[in-house]
Amino acid sequence: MPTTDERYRQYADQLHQLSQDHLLKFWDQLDEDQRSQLLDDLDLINFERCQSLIESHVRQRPQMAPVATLQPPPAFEPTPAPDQAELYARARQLGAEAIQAGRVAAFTVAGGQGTRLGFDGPKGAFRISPIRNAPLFQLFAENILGAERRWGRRPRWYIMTSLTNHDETVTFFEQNAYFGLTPEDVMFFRQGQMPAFHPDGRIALAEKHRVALGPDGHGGSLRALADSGALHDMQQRGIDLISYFQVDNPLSQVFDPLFIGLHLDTGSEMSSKAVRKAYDEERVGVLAKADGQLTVVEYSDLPPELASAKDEAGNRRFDAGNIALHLLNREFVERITAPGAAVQLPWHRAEKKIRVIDETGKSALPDQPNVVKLELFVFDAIPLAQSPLVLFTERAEEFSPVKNADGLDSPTTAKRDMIRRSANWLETAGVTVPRDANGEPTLPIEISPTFALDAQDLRQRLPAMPTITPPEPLLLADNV
Ligand code: UD2
Repeated sequence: MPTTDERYRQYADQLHQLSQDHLLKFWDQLDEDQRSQLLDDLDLINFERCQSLIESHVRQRPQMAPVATLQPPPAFEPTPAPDQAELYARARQLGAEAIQAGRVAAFTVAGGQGTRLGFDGPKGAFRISPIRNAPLFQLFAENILGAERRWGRRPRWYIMTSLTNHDETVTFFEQNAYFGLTPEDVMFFRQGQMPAFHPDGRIALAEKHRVALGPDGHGGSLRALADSGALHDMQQRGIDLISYFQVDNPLSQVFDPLFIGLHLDTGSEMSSKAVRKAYDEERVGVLAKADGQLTVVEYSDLPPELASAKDEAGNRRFDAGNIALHLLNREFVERITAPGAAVQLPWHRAEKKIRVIDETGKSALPDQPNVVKLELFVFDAIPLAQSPLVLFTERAEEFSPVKNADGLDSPTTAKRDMIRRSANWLETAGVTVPRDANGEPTLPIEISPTFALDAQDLRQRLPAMPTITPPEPLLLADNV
């Protein structure tokens, strides 16, 4: 182990050559612990990568590809056209077999900072279910237990955290006895970090002994899968399909035989679920074909005239909202993360307001954006994949993210949508659900994924159903 002094000297030389000497400017004012902390932060930076990005993405705005040639993408609908009935039936069977054979793993990206929700802690610890108040992580754990009940095999779960929430996340699982899973069922790993930059290219300091670091975007998950050994772990266990979902969506259906089966049947390397946009300006990216290649155009990059464009039938042209539910082939992720891979995900530039220190060491939170942050997006892998497919799904079935403290995409709307979905499943299974004049169920309902994973699964569980006595809450959960 090199000593603190040796590490310092090495960085002093390197940073001088890179014109980043200011990072060590306050060295003489730091105590021993602060010095090690600063060196640890520097260890997380890939300076070589930063150098070229400073030229191309920080000092100037990168060239955006023109979006003029966009076309709506071909997509599968939730229910098959008459000539697709056989394909859908075959796909469901194929998907179920893949889960049974242990080929499919769950992968949660939970490295985000959750600033908009204003929740202090890993977002997965946020309590959301309408009756039990179960946290997001518990619902996903129960998806895994539900899959085991339904298909006889417990899928493995990979969870990507960040530097700042990793320990808290692992402790949360330990304190909750892994929600019925075991530590062997789950692999946690941290995602990569990127520093924030001053517009002139200097790396920003948050404090005299702390670099202003942040997670490198959910697209960093692919590299993190490789670097953490998760891909190797999958390969050892015969896992070749990765079911990717975000920690903020309690309705995520992690193991969907139709989605998995269509992905396999069509030879897709990366597939995406979409919902029809709720309104033109909805803040979801849209899946579209750009120059013939399937891609996601982020909401901030879609010109308003395209966001509101209608086809001859009056339907929104770019309507395939990306809900960040993807299936990826393990081998595809291996290929695009291999050392020297021919293609790389592009970096996205955002100008942000953060607290940094100035040359005198004074800290300030500005009222204008003061730094450039660079992030990778996972959906930029779609154009790199063979035969990528899109499957439309019903919003009410699969998408109600918790992003804001109130209003749209908040805990209130997510709880409401969880109750609505449960009511719909019950009715599909032939159970009468009392509803008020507005059509809302007159009782809180919660169906744990341990009990049923979808409407069809619920039908099989009807003998285990208690009677409904509103306004008493109805909770359907298997003991875990
Ligand atoms: C994302 C998509 C948007 C739509 C929407 C659906 C982007 C840029 N936009 O919007 O098109 O699909 O989700 O809900 O992605 N995360 C990490 N590490 C990071 C950054 C994010 O793990 O460095 C995770 C985060 O924990 C969360 C997810 O990625 O689970 C989404 O992140 P977000 O809240 O920044 O994305 P958002 O809402 O802007």
